[in-house]
Amino acid sequence: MNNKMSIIGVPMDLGQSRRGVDMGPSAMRYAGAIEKLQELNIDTHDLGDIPINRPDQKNIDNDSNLKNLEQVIEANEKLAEMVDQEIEKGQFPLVLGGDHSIAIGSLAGVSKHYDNLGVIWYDAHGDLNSSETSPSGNIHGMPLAASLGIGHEKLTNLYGNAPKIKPENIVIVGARSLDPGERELIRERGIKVYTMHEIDRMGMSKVIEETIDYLKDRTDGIHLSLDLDGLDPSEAPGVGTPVIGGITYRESHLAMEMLAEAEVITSAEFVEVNPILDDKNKTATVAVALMGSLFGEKLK
Ligand code: 5AB
Ligand code: MN
Ligand code: MN
Ligand code: MN
Repeated sequence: MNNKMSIIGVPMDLGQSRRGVDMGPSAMRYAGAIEKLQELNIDTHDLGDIPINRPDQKNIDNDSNLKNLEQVIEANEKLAEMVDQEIEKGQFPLVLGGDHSIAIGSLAGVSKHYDNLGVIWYDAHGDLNSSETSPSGNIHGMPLAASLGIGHEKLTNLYGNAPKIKPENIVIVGARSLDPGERELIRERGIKVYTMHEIDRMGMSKVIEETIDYLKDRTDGIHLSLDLDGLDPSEAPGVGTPVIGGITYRESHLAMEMLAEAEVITSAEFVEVNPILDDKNKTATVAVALMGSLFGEKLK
């Protein structure tokens, strides 16, 4: 793995409706993210946080029903540019969220460097809604769709023309809450999904083995987008949209170790940590432990 890493914090909570997830980057730094990476002898540069402009009032786009659209776009453009520049310099970008709408910017920046970017979407949700199918108007439920070129034009064409990724290069792991429009899209586009049912039946080991086999040959880089709500809320309670019946810490730990061993991940983000909803920073602590596994703790 690339041993030079740049940390980019995105203290954004405007892609959803619950306050507090803007403190996610601080919570993960406080839980020792930077020290953990340095312990693993990774040359870590913390670039700090991207500035986020807050709207002064409730801010719903009249035409599209999207919440805080302009601010989400602005933050994601800055993030995309930074991610792009860091990769250009030879750095591995690790993005700390913030709500999951920031994956629009991460993927826009990363995709500048890959013709066939793979994506592992570790999440209870599909995040495949558009303004038409979204039950909430929350942009954090849309980043995977936007990256595929589906949804509001300002999101899909952010920092470069749509699409940023191809449906056959995506693997969703941990899904257990999919809206009707998302299910339709998954069927229509043939997106590979390992739901909790498959994880229960096959075991995480087989799921990740298959994921790596599936993505390895068809992609030239793999972005890991890890939403902490992919884990079970008993172990990661500090998230805005918890869904029971999730992935355990042990399974996640194994998944990260297997990805580290295979040396396939070329960029990553950890999102949706909300310290206000958390229990003594437990969720940020879990996130940092998983970073340790992903970046080779076991191998060193
Ligand atoms: B998260 C829901 N599908 O679109 C929607 O946490 C939830 O980034 C989205 O995965 C959850 O509002 C977004 C109901
Ligand atoms: Mn250095
Ligand atoms: Mn989620
Ligand atoms: Mn998500």
